Amino acid sequence: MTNPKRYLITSALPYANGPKHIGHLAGAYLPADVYARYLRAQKKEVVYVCGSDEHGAAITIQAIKEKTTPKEIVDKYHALLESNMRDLGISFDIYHRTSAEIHHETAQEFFTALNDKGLLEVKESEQLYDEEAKTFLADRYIIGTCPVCGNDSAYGDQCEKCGTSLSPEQLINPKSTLSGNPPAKKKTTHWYLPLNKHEDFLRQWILEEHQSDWKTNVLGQCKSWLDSGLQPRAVTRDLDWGVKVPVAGADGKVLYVWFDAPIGYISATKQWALDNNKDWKPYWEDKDTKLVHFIGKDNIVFHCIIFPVMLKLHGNILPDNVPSNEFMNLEGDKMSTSRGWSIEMDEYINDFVKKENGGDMMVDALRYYLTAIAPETKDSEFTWKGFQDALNSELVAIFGNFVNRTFVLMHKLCKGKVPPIHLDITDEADKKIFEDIRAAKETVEKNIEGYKFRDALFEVIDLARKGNKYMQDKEPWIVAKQVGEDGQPTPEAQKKIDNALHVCLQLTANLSILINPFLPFTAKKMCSMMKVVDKMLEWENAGKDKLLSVGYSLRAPELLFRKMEDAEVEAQIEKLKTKTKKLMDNASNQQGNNKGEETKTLKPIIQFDDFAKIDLKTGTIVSAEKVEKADKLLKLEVDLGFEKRTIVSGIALHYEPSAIIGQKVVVVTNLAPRKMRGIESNGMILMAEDANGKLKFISADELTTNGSSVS
Ligand code: B3M
Ligand code: ZN
Repeated sequence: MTNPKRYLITSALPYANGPKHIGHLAGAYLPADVYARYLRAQKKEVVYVCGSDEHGAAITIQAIKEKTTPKEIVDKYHALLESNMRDLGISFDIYHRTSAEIHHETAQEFFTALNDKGLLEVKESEQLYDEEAKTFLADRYIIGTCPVCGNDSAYGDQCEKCGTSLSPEQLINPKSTLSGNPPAKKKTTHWYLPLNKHEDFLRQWILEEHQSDWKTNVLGQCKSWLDSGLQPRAVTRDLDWGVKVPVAGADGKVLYVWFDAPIGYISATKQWALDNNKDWKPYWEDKDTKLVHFIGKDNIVFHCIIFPVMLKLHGNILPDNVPSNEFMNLEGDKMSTSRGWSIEMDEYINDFVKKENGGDMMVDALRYYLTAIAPETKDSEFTWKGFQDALNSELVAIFGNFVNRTFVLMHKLCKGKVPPIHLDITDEADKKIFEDIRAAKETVEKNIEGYKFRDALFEVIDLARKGNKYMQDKEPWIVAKQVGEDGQPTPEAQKKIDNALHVCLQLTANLSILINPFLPFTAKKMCSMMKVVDKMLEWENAGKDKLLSVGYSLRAPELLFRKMEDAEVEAQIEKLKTKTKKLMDNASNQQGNNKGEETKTLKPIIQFDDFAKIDLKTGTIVSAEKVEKADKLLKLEVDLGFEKRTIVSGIALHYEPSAIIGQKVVVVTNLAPRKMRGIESNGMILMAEDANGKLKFISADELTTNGSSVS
């Protein structure tokens, strides 16, 4: 959309069920914040909304875990999330919450509008039910084995390992997370959004209209959803925590959390408008509003398929783009709060931001590294060593160094004032810097507007690198050695010094504007050093060559970034290992203490004859390759002695294909063939999870021959 009248930016509403880690920050919050700051610097009309998602089983189950009420859970984590985001410079115009009354009203009105127009379907059906807990078992209340990847703790609505969206009936060996019992069935009535009726609209809108401006990962997921055919989707649940279904006789029913949560963007906009004496309606109703949803890849279907259908039926505008990021791994493994393999925003803030004087520089350091390694097109990886390298050899050695040198030399050689530029001696190198600034500005714009934040940031650092090179070539500190009888630089030498530092200072001012959306604390500090007001950071100033007036006296340089020591890297890695070990030990102790419950979750007794039906054989993996467009799957060829088999296995996140060639394995050879991503899998490899959740092979002894029976 070119020249929209206003922008509405959203970041996925985090569940208020626990702290969130820096992978979340990198996925849905930081890029949105950069985008919002950039647009504000352009003086566009922008509203950036977010808030806590406080409904759904994610909350009620956490309340059971912490032996408290859902209300206490959301109050506690809403406050934590809001303060963490603020500390990390995420500049929401409002951080709202879905337990607010205005949200309940807004969501109910929305539902009623669709229901009154007959756009929802009401159906009675049999749903899974826990007779002991007397509750229906939807979503996270039920776990079982994922029919796609074999993960044995897939939820009733989604498998978090392979990302497949599921319904409870699809789970193999389902059991209630409340009692551990296998579920019974019971009749109940629900409202459905008939997505199947809107397939043509979605195809046209996503695959035609947006095929050139949406990211390929987003288009790919949408296409695969559309190709597999959409089903009516229940938008109500039998639960007591959530937004009540506003229909007489629907007691004990609430809106499905994924129905009410995105409406949270609307209610947040309403609250923002009330607080600021503005009108919220144009933001959701005027076609000249550019709506952009920033999310992580697990939320694509909700933001690109379900919510747009809701918006269209309700008469709202549709998102112009849904820039979704892939996941960020950590030190070689998937980030996970529950396994303790994560860096929580709160932890980072306590370790680096609150402890240090001037901790803001460590906020910007994190923002820098997370943007530089953002998982924009594929999963990426945070390592503490990588963080140290980015901080020490890019921020400190390039950007910080350039600004610092400029200021130190200006104080030493130009009396602390912006020196004049002498046009009679300006040369190509001087002109080239100003051309570079203008070119960098354009490239940054193009990249930010195309949601390529890594490339945009790279461009700014590259400009600072050019500044260093320029300074190195001009070497004013050497020129200053050409002194007259008074011991001062000769007039010719001083003119050269003046020009070099004039150029470097104007470049510094430009760098502060260009870096501002990414590293706002740094930009602010630079303004203070240059004694200019924040207004200078307005985007239209970028590219100008007279931002700082000649003769203006500037402050002493301040430290923009500090180095990270090896000891800090080691301490963080140690901390990570200790944290995950402690959590895993606790979990296994609890299992030990809850022997009673543990037996409940065992599968029912089978007879020997049942076991004898399973044909287990030893084999050796002879080839392995990634399955296209399936992050989790590897296509393996296994030598069973008497034949070679193709087996598709959900272990791609745990093993590199090259690392498992020659691995001895135990194979279920008589499992009915199953197609996965178009490949027929003929068997299953036995695996077990270790304390860190990593899958390990149940291996046969090296000396066994392929094809031996296992019994
Ligand atoms: N709370 C899921 C999540 O945190 C959900 C997002 C809602 S956005 C409307 O991944
Ligand atoms: Zn799965």
